Amino acid sequence: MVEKLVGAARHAALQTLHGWSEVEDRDAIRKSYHFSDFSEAWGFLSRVALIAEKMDHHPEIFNVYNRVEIILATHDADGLSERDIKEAQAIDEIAPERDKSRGTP
Ligand code: H2B
Repeated sequence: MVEKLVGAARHAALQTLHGWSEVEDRDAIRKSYHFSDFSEAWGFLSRVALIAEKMDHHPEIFNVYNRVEIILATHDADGLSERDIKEAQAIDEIAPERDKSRGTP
């Protein structure tokens, strides 16, 4: 069982992320990425898929043409866990330079 992130540990973990925000109506985090076209967006998503398989942690992925939204939550913990924070960091490592430190709403 994965532990849900709460209190000070949760606050500290969220501080390590850039451009990720808490989803309003559920315990999850989200970030949007914009690309110049569909092909670039899908290239990024393919790499996100490889990260997800490697980490055995699978984000919710939404794509419309050149926009990608990623939502992370841990079903096993019924909320946010350290696994989501680690995955958010891994995704930002392969994100375009401009999106590493901020999100595009
Ligand atoms: N992905 C996400 N986002 N949350 C989970 O709780 C989760 C997952 N659980 N991917 C994993 C797979 C679990 O089913 C396996 C058994 O580790």
